[in-house]
Amino acid sequence: MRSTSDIQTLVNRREKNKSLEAPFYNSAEILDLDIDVIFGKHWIFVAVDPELPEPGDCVTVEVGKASILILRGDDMELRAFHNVCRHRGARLIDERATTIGNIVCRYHGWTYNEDGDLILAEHMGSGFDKSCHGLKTVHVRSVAGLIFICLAENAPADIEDLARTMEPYLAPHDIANCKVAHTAELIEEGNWKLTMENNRECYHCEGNHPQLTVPLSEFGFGFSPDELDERRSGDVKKYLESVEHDHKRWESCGLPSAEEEHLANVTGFRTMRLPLSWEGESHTLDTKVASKKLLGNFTDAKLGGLSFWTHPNSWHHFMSDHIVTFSVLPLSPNRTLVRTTWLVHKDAIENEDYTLDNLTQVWTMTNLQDAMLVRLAQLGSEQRAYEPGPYSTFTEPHVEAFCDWYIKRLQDHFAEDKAGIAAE
Ligand code: 3BY
Ligand code: FES
Ligand code: FE
Repeated sequence: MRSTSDIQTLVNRREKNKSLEAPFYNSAEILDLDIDVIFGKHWIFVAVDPELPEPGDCVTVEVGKASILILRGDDMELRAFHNVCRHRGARLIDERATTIGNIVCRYHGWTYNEDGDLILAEHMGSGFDKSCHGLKTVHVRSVAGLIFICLAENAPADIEDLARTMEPYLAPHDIANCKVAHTAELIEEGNWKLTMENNRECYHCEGNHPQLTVPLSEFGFGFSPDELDERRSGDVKKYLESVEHDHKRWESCGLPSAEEEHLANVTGFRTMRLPLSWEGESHTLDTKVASKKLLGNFTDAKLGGLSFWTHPNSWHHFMSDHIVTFSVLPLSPNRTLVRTTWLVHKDAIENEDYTLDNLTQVWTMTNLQDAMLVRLAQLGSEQRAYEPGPYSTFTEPHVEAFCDWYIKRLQDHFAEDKAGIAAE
């Protein structure tokens, strides 16, 4: 058993620019803390608007032991509630996705309206106050179609900064007029932080993802100065010129492209649009668009890839023809769910405008390769010989940014706890 003060010691002695100590990847107590503090108090990405296009559409999400239901109301606004009946606590919606009128508990029939108000509870007598037994609400926020929830009573206010910055980047891809073409759930055999760390670098890409058109420059070029011989410097210079040229072209058609980095925010995020490798159009094996029906008002297939990363649990790629989103949720210290969703234009017809195989191949392969790497990292972290190793400041700055953010969040939590105890 690891006590709170043991965990605090581990948090406070974390060395910058090194991987975390083993208990952060293995300990059940730290996973509980992560679920409570990181997933319980921050904005986490869980779904996309096209999963609930119509009034009454509902999806459920499991975050640690909490089950949350997200519902689209008649006014088309989203609501989110704890998926727990206020009578004797039965789970209300047991499916990942469904369509409902009112929310009716199948145990004894207590019935809630779309605002979570209890509107029917038979045999409770005239003294029973229904108004005290509404569903418990959860914060929910759609940012241009990407749905975030926050389980805390007071949700971090800087979601506004994320929304304000990201809406102009995301809006042209018009998620509202997309449909979900495919969803895949993959359980990685590693701690959720290893999944996130792996996502925040491309040091491993060249050796492991031959099919990926994500350009290396997305994570910085990764060369240390002594690796930059004449040829490489020339290549980098040429590439930077092409990025500048593409940025100008995209910005002139209303597509913000410059990098925005707000990784130190409580609701930390980063975005940028870059040309794809091999002058590609999309994340497909032949680098051409997967769907003939382009998103939004796009007429040009070559819009590069807009990537968007959020702390603590998501990343997204937006192309001219499709969108891929990833949501990471911890299941146990060494098991993590990665839910991948592929979106195409709502009018795109399967097998005419796109095939599922071609659409999903690159990220199905990449996810499996990443899952294998995460498993190896997890196995290593469980060895006595494991000790935190150095991150490359050239290729892994965003891994460090993620770990630094994570450690700060735990430090803030302990500081708040202490302040709370002192005030009592
Ligand atoms: O998912 C990503 O965006 C990054 C880029 C390549 C590998 N990695 C998983
Ligand atoms: Fe829901 Fe009884 S537990 S109505
Ligand atoms: Fe990868």
